[in-house]
Amino acid sequence: MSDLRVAVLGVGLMGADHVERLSSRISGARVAVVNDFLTDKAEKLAAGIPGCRAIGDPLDAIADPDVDAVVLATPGPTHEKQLLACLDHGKPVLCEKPLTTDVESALAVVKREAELGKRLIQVGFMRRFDDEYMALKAMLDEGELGQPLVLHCAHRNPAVPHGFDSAMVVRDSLVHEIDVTRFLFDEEIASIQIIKPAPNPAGPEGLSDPQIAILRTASGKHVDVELFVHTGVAYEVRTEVVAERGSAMIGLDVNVVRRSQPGMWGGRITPGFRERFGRAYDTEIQRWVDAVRSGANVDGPTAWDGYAAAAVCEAGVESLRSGQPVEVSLVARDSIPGA
Ligand code: ISE
Repeated sequence: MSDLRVAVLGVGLMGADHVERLSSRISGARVAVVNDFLTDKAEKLAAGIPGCRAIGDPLDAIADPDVDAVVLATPGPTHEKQLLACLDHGKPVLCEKPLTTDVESALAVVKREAELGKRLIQVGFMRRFDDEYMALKAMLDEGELGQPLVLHCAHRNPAVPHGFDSAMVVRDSLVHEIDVTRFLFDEEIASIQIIKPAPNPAGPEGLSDPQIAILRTASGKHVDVELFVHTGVAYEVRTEVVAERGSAMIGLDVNVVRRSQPGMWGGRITPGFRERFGRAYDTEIQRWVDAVRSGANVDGPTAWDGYAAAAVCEAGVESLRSGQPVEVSLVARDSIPGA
């Protein structure tokens, strides 16, 4: 079988990363087309990849007959149009989060895909492909710990890009724990409240950082998340499940624990998201390529998962304003056959 010819749209931080992994570590696929609104950047990148072309218009890149599948790493506001174009052309697409930037358009995408009668969209919630999250999920599914009751999470970034605002802490950062909660507990989130403690004086002016998110799932399980995106320290993503018969925690950086002079002990904290989740991205993309080549098209979070996360984020941003818990409103999944 010949290699899957992939178009990568958006070659900023994440897109460039995907181009590199598809060109070096992923089998059964090659990057055939790259696109970016910075055309020079796309052209320079294409020049270094055998058989790769830069195409200036993302919709032309999707329609190109030499493209079998698409990786979308473009800015969120452009996703709706690009996803609909992938559906129109019947091209499988791995879409970096968010699916789209508002609930209405996310639902419209879910419905359009459902009308086609086959799945084409996978959403890039890469934590589901991380070894530690997969082990935690398997442990819960096997029932070793009994019924899970509570999830405590910490999501700390050393820094985030300039211009990152308080709503982005919800939409860009918390969205991962929203998906992790749905993944680990296998149920929807019913409400969300964002609490704003006194901000870190060392962070950018006007940013609510840290934030505490309190989620309640449909069956009443409690989830709390500390979000702190300007710690200045390192990349720390911890998740602890407390269950009927014990608890389990991941994200502790416990690789080598060193003891040294003068009476010190310790190890190295993971510095960034690439070091923490690089392998998860490799696994995600390899499994997606394999799924597309097999005709299944999707092996991971679906458009529904992207829509459900968008709905929780929207309620979260409302709670950020009001300080009150906000109910999450989701359409009934069985009202959209095939979703
Ligand atoms: C960023 O967009 C990511 O996706 C990272 O995984 C996350 O840790 C960070 O908070 C986000 O801003």
